[in-house]
Amino acid sequence: QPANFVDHLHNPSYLDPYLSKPITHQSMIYDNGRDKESLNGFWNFGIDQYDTCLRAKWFEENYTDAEGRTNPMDFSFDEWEKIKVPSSWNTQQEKFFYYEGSAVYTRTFRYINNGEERVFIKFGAVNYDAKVFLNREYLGFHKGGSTPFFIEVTGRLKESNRILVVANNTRKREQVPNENTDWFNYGGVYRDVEIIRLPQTFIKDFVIQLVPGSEFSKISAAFAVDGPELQGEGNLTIPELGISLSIQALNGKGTAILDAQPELWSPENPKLYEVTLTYGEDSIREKIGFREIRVDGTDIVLNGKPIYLKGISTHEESVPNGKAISDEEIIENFNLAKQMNCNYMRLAHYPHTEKAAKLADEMGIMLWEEIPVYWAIEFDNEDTYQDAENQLTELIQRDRNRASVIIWSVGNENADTEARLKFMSSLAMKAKELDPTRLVSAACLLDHDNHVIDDRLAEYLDVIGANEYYGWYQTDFNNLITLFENSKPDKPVVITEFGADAKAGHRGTIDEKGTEDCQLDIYKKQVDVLGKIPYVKGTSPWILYDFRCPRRLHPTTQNYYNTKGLLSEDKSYTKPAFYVMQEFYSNK
Ligand code: GCB
Repeated sequence: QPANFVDHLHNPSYLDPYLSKPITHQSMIYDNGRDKESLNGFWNFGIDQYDTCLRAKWFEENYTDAEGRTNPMDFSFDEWEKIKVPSSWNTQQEKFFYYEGSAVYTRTFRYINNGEERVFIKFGAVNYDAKVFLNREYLGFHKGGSTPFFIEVTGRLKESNRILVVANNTRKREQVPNENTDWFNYGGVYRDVEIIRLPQTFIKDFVIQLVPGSEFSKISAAFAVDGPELQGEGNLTIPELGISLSIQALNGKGTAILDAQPELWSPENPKLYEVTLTYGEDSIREKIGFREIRVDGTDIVLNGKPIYLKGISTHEESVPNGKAISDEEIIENFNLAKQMNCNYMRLAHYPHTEKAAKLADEMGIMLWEEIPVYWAIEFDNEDTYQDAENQLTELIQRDRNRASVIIWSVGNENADTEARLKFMSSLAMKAKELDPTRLVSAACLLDHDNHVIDDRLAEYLDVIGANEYYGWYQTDFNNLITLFENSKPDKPVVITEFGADAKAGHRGTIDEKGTEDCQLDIYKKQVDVLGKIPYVKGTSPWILYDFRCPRRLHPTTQNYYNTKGLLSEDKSYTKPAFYVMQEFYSNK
């Protein structure tokens, strides 16, 4: 037996070395508007339920110790079966469907230096955590299943390279989300993996926005650079606005406020401008919209005009692809929302792909983006807080130049305890600190005993999100009317969820749960009440289409799907309640 046999195979602390290099928002780089190369494709893949890759250090490959003894050889990377990256492993083969745990992904790739001085690898997302190895070396560890991470690999690439990722989607009490959610726990490397080549000094961050309160006549731009050239000149151009400006960087940071009269972005006119920023040899070029969002009393105000958020909630899921949703599927969802006369969508309950916000920018859909502080996570655990704050920061840094994103949500349906108030108010303040130009909200849990909108977190929010299921979980529908009679919010309320299960095509009486008739009846009653409440400034019913869920075991009406969709899970069938929303929104 090799010397390290006992250590690697029986050491309960085998994970410790791989928790040593956390990859956080601090290592993010600004990657919009840049050339990237793809490491997508077919990777060798092995389910590694007992974490033997980490325990026995398979990533070291033919590792031999000083006495000539080798590690146990229980693997053969190149002979392993292949899996598509990006994908959710669950949808790739039937035998992977319910698997939760560690899985090893690896591939080789060629790299020739073309004169670039720095190189990064980007992972769009890996659920839930990822340990990354390159050429037998451990590079770092990222947790949080829905946000991107970047690893600098400058000087570590050769002509022929092996990258290896141990992805683990084990549900755990202390994670964000924890082990109990109302959606399917897909695993794997489900967003793009890319190589980014950059000069020695490059643009690490870039924020450009309309200045709130400037009467739509000022744009602020800020950038940060990384590298040796920290004093230098950035060049910002927006040709269509006649802007070409040099911005001096001091200690790696440059800011400017410029006069401009951009045509404002809105759902009706999703105007985007081509923006370029160059610094030394580095440059980025992307399309950006300018708009202002704020609240005024109980109004939500876009570009100076009160608006109603005509929305629908959606998960990031498709039947064939799990969480690895394609651009076509995102466009299909946005088009379905538009057919419903929506101007807005709630991307629940975790950050969806950044492509969604880019497409929403182009298609004119306002977005609510959320982090998975869902139900009863460990609010009194400091590590859990750090994980949540990091996910929030990664999301905001990723999407803060997207005009479509108007609301950051710090969570969903969390009982009002002291620990939760501290946790989520800190997140709300963090969101404001990182981005003072957008609204902060959360989908609050209402007081269903006293039928009143009453949540101490509301003080920290710009918009009160309210999930209510009157007619469904709260069986007496009339209590919805009581709830509004009892509530006097001084901020806009958005009904972030309401709804009812209905198996597609399943008919019955309005009193039979799980039928389209019951869902339709609840929707009619809901919009009738909601449409009359002056401070309700939007709705995003639950949900655009049915989604997989291991908690939903009713054999006739659910069969492992949450059937609150307004369409069937493959979107081929439209339930009658869809048309209730379509009509409600056409009159709003
Ligand atoms: C909720 C949750 C959502 C669930 C939904 C339901 O309140 O926010 O994630 O899927 O209810 O169907 O129970």
